[in-house]
Amino acid sequence: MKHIKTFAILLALTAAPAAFAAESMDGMDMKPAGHAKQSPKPVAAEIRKIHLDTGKVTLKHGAIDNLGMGAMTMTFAVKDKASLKNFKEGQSVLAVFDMVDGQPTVVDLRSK
Ligand SMILES: [Cu+2]
Repeated sequence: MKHIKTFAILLALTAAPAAFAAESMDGMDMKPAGHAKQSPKPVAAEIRKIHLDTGKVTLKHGAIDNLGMGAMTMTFAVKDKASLKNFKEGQSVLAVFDMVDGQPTVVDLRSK
């Protein structure tokens, strides 16, 4: 009888942390979902290199909130590849970024 009682107490003690864990998991789920819903907005960038052959552009860009990316220089795929010929290297632009086919992509590019 004494053993059963001890076992019941142990169960109660171990069940409580599990409930807490489940609760904090829910809380964690909320945040990334809200983050992903952040809509893309224009980010100031400077064109470092235009790759007409591959339809890509190397940009020195500011923080891209909707991609969770800080400021850096990197190369992006461009949704409207043909539009690249309207720009030149060294130009200041406003770029809208989004994930396309799992890749960070410039979905809109305009002169600043
Ligand atoms: Cu980047």
